[in-house]
Amino acid sequence: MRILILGGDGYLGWPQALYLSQKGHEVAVFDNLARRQFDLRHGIDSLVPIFPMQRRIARWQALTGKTIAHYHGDMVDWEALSKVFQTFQPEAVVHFAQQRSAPFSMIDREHAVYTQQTNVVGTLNLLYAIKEFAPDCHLVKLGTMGEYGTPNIPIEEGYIEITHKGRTDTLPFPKQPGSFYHLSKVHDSHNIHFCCRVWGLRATDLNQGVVYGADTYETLLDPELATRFDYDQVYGTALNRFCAQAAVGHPLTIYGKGGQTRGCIHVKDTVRCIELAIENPAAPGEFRVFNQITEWFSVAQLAERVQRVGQKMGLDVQISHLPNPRVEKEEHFYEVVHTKLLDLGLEPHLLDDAEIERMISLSMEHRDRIDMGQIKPTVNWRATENEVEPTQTDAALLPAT
Ligand code: NAD
Ligand code: USQ
Repeated sequence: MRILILGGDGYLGWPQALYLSQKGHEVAVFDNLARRQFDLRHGIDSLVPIFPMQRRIARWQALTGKTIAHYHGDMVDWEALSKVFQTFQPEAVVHFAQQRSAPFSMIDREHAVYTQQTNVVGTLNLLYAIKEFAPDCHLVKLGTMGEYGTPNIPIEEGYIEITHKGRTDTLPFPKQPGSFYHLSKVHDSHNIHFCCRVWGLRATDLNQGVVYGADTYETLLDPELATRFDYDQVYGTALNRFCAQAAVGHPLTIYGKGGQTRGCIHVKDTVRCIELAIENPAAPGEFRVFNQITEWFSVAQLAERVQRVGQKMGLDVQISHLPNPRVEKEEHFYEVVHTKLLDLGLEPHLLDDAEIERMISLSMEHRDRIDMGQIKPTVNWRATENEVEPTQTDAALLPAT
């Protein structure tokens, strides 16, 4: 199939491009390099060195003989997006190209506006591009488990059957997102659902949990194929951060009590889930939702596992409980239905000690690249203005558009 990967330079988009290319699909990537620009402007970098897109693609071609087409462009630029649709004529499109950090979206008004503009307007442009240039194309959209929040009932896969005043209907599951970023995903879900109903588009919304892991089978083929690994307070996610912290002797940064529980998934399973969604497309007019997680942990459980593995490796790993910079429940019920991808054939890579050891070892290998000043959380959900270290003007933190 001809598959277009939007956000193909990112943590997940790049391994996805390699995985689908390896499987024999014709792959194109589209990215505006906003994520790399954020790093440059902010003076941070991926823990694992990553290579420019052109070099990554050339290396892949030299190793496998397979080509990946590369388009530079912004989702909010209608001309750029429509051009890639007209040129490449995708049969499936995977949409990763968003501002995906919750802390970034909570820095201040400017960052909230940037996040919702790039995410919501980008997806709206995409829906129009599919309608106008490739109406049969299957949209595989990365949503997030955080759309649901942490309700006191089990989380269903997108929809819930409700009986109210004697009448019954199946309705979208209630949403209680916890940041302007997570809210942008809820707005996207509504827009996509609407376009499936009204225009007959076909879409799968993958409500994915927190991703961990540094590599896939394809990225491991060569250091030049590595994907990014973020440990900083804005883009680093919990488990990846804890492993990097263990490697440099920084106490593990649990926010608050640590009972916050989240669905998790290894990056190797992310790439397979998306393949499964593509191979088994939604029908015209259908808006499907899959909960893309393989298991769940509290933040404290993750920290304890990293501490235990780190100690086995001879490291002195301490755990700290910081005042929670976020507004979220720190102790709550959590249960998620996630059978649809398993039914399609997903065989999960569950979190084991070997994986944690791999991430700690990798962090130790690159420990000279870790900036200790980027670890402590400074973005507070309650503040209207947040300062993010190192101090820069707000404008300098925003990717160029
Ligand atoms: P990432 O920031 O590493 O990658 C996103 C890519 O999209 C970057 O290369 C960036 O340059 C590009 N991009 C951003 N805005 C763009 C725009 N307007 N136009 C074109 N390109 C743009 O993020 P990731 O971790 O790879 O996440 C990818 C997707 O998966 C996101 O939508 C995210 O919400 C979702 N997701 C991620 C996780 C996770 O833990 N990483 C978990 C659940 C869902
Ligand atoms: N947390 C800590 N210490 C840390 C970092 C995080 O205790 O050092 C806690 C947070 O308070 C939160 C939980 O860990 O309760 C998860 O935080 P995170 O930063 O790992 O993940 P989150 O902000 O939810 O966002 C990430 C991705 C996002 C994706 C989301 C999936 O950045 O793109 O949508 O995971 S989910 O969480 O299921 O919504």
